[in-house]
Amino acid sequence: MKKLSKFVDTRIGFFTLLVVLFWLKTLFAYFTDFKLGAEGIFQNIILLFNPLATTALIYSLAFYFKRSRFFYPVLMGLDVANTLLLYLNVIYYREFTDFMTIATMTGYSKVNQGLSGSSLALTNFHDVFYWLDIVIILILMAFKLIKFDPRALGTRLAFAFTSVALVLFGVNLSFAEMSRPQLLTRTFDRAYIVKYLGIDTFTGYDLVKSQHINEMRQSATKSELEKVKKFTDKHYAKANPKMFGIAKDRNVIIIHLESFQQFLIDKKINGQEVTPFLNSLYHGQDTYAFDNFFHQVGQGKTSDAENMLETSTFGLPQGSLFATLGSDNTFQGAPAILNQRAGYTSAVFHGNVASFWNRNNVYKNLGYQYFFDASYYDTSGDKATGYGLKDKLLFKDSVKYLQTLQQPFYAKYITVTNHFPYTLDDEDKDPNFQTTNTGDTNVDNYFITAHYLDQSLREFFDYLHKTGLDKKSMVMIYGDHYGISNSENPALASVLGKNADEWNDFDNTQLQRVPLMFVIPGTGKGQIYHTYGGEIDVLPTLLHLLGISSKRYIQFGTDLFSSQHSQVVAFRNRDFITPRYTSISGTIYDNKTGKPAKLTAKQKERLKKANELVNTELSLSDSLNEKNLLRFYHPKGFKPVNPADYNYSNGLKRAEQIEKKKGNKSTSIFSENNDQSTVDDYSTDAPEQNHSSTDSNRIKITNPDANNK
Ligand code: GP9
Ligand code: MN
Repeated sequence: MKKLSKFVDTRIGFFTLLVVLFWLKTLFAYFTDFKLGAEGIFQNIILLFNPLATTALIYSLAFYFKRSRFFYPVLMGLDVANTLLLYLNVIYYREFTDFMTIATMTGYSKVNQGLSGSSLALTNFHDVFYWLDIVIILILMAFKLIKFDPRALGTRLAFAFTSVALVLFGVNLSFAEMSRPQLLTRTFDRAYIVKYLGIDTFTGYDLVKSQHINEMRQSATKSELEKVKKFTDKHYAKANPKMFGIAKDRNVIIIHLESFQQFLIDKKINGQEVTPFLNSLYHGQDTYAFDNFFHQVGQGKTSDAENMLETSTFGLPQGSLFATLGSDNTFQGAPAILNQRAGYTSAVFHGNVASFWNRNNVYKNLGYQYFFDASYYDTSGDKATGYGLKDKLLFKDSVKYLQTLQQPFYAKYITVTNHFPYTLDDEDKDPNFQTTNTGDTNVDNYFITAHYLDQSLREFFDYLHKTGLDKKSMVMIYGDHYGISNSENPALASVLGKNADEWNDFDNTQLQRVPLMFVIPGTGKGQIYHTYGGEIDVLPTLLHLLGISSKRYIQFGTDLFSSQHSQVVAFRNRDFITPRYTSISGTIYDNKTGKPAKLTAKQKERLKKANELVNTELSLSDSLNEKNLLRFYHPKGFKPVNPADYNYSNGLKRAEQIEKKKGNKSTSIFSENNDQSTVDDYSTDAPEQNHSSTDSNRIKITNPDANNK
């Protein structure tokens, strides 16, 4: 004991004491207040050690202050500041289930107004532990029970401490990268950065990023907006009169098929269809489908797909637009347009935590009125896989919410079960479906989860039919991006009747096709279109089907049904594809032969133009989003979205209150069904529905009020 107190009386000892105490406090926060969802030994080891490196690094700065009347106050000051940062995050997390960004701290963010007066109510008895050590140390110092050590560390030794801490940080970073590749470039979820690298690193990283964004935004001018507007005006494709308004006033149900590629459609394995239900839809007389439709996502994957579909602007060249800019950007997207032009109610159903891809913030800026995230569902036990509630349960358990929404509604279902690594419990597997035997587990399992997703859609459509909702709705189904990556595609080759040895970049690009179908029951004129297009084109197409002109908005895509639609499909890496050619890193392939094309001078000229178009649209979209230019744009009749108007807790209660207020004018499914629930009209063979939820939730509840919903 004596030895220990002697050690604390040295500068190194005092430094060590503070580092260890802060480390413990951080772990305390990790395991009591935050829900970081560390899984497995490796992630937990990273979690245990990640506060150490940064704390040692920051606190080692005090060693450069030689005089003890500077050293001690500086070190204590750093400790207090660091504790304050941790503590503010604890409080903030209790309210928002998220971490504080620089924008929220400085009050810049419009979404989360920072901590309000109510933050006192968010304190908890155990918060004492965050501050107790500091109080005790100060008292011990005041009573000279901790003595000041006058002997300063030599600059070299100080430097050695900083260097060791830096090396530790490097180790932490590489472990994090091993466990979660592209953690910092893609920034899936703030909770992930904290889980792997700690709060200090997260805050530092956010500071650098937000500075960069602020600089870009400050440099923005109106003339840049005009340039963008000129481009989109020039490329606007006017609606096809045969299609314009054919789904007018219908509900819109969007089904986001996770990682779902077009090659699954009509695919048979061992004589069996992988997705029999989707195939029947695809060929159905009420379905307007596309077989040359491509995903165009970058690193933001699902969130990029969502961004394109909601706004018809591209994702960013690096990272996810939702995650990096989505908290503060001005959007003029589908939920707001549909609400303001045609009175649509908007909602998202998704069985993952709300913070993933920063959805909790972005959806408010898009004008989404409801967001039913994991906290609205029972995700305990085997009801969820890695990314959230299993699809069959998502569709079924959403009915109680869906039926309370005023019609017409714009409702988006984001599925998750068909997500890498495509694992599914045995009880969910169809014993009659035999998958491939390629030797690549991802490929083999991919067909199993796709088959499961297909079954979940059949159940949902049965419900739509039973309740008559199908006739009142248009269902738009699309695949967000590839599920099998380029490196695994050769393993897929034999399944697709190709030779793995001859597999090349051209083949990879062809596999970026994903489904797009508009199912509009009762219209009877459905067909499979061979038009080339991509996710960027969906919003103007959808608006025109609903009889809403998209002309006044800044959108980079064009109506797929229009004769003026541009068939040059840009990929995020600036490759592109047209009905005849595929351009990959500057090489032009002939789509017919799959070999580099022999081009006439005229064809070369045309492709050069296509290339320029791709470069221009991507650059203009980037400048629009990075500089937040839409804040300068006021399309006719468009009221800017105010994120403060939205709050995603108590969704069911809010919808029911609206029902009540409207009385017999309420247009919800529930009201139209004479105030009878339609939950019993839903039937699923999901085995989990009868399982009691004994074990702890796999997907952590994101909202403290969750149980009241
Ligand atoms: C998570 C889900 C997956 O909520 O949407 O996103 P992804 O990994 O496909 O981008
Ligand atoms: Mn996805």
